[in-house]
Amino acid sequence: MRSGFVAIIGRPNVGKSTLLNALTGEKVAIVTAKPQTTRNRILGVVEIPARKGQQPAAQIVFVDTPGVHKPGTQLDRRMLQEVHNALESRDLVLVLVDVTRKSGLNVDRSPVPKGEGPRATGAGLETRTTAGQETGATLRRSGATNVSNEDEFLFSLVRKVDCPVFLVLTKIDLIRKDELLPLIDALTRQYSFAQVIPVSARKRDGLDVLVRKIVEVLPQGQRYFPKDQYTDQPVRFMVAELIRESILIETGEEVPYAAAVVVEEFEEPEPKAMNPLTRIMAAIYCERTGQKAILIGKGGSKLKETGTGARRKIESLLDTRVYLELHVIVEPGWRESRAFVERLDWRNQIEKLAEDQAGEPTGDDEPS
Ligand SMILES: Nc1nc2c(ncn2[C@@H]2O[C@H](COP(=O)(O)OP(=O)(O)O)[C@@H](O)[C@H]2O)c(=O)[nH]1
Ligand SMILES: [Mg+2]
Repeated sequence: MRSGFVAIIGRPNVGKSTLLNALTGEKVAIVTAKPQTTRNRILGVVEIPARKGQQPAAQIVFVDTPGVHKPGTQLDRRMLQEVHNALESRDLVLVLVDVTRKSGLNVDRSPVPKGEGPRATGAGLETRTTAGQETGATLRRSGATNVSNEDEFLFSLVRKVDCPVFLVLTKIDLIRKDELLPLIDALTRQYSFAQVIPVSARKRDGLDVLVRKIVEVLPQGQRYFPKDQYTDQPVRFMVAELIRESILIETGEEVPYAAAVVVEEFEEPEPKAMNPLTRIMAAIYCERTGQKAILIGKGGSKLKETGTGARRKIESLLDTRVYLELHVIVEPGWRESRAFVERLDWRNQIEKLAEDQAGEPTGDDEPS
C-alpha cells in the first residue's frame, strides 16, 4: 500500500480546515469565518481502498496547520512553529489559495522567468490585477503592501521543501470557471507546482481528483495509524476546540483571538449506563476583564448561549448526553506568555502527563 504525510498550508481563512473535514468526512478541525481559527497542527487520517488496476490502497495523513501570517505575539510564533513542524515531516505539501483571493495571493500578472520565484518589487509582491476596480479597492482597504509581504512569506516556506508541492485552489463554487484560468496562469508563474487542482470543499467538487493525484505521489509504506482512527487528537482537546468554536461564533472584535479553552474535568459516563452522561468542566481564558464581561454577557446570557452551542456539538462527537460547565478566567496577556502558550498545546500536556506518571508505576496508562 501507499502511505504518507500531506501538509496543508496557506494564508489564514483559505479553507484548510474545511478541506481537511471534507476529506476525512469527520469534524476533525473547527471552522469559522474568522481568521486564525486553527492554532495547532491537526492530523486527519484518510483510508483509500484499492481500486483494481486503477489505484493502490493508501493511508493519507493530512496535517492541517494554522494560517501563515507574520507573527506578532508569542501565540503567533507558536502557530508558525506548528507550520514549520508540519513541513518538516511530510511527503507532499498542498498550498491552498482562495480563488476569491480575499485571503489568498495577490499576483503580479506580468511574466516571471520560471524558477525565479515571486517577483519582488519594493516592499514585496506588487499588485497589478486585471480583476477591476473592486479588487483594487479591497486591497487598498486591507493594505496591499502588507498582504504582499505575507504572500512572499508563504512562498518562502514552500521554496524550502524538497518534496512535491501541489497548488490547490479553494472555494471554486464562488467564482465562474472562466475566472479561474488567468489565476492559475499567474500562480504557476510564481512557482513550479507538480499539480494544480481546483476544488470546492463545500460542494465536494474536485476532491476525488485531488485524492487520486495525492495517492500517485505517495511512497510505498505501512499505515501510520490504525484503520479506524481518523485523528490523533485526544477527545478532551477536541472538546476544548468545539467550545472555542462556539466562542468564535458567539463573540466579535478581539475576544476570539484572546480566548483559550482548557478542559479541567472530564468525567466519562458510568459503564453500561442506560442514558449515558458525560460531565465536563472547562475554563475559558481571556486577557482582560472587559473581554470577560463580553464572554459572560448580560446576566450570563452569552456564556449560556456559548455553552448550549458547544454542548450540542460535543454530544454529537461523544454520542452521549453532556453536562457542560463553563467559567471564565482572566489571564492578563497570556498570548505573550510562552509558558502559558506551551501549556495550551495538548502534545505538551501529554508529554507532561507521561513525565509525571514516570515516577508512579500504578498510574493510569490512558492519558486523559
Ligand atoms: N463557499 C465556500 N466557502 C468555503 C469553502 N471552504 C471553506 N469555506 C469558508 O471559508 C471560511 C474559512 O474556512 P476555514 O476552513 O476555517 O479556513 P482556514 O483558516 O484556512 O482553516 C469558513 O467560513 C468556511 O466556511 C468552500 O469550498 N466554499
Ligand atoms: Mg483552520
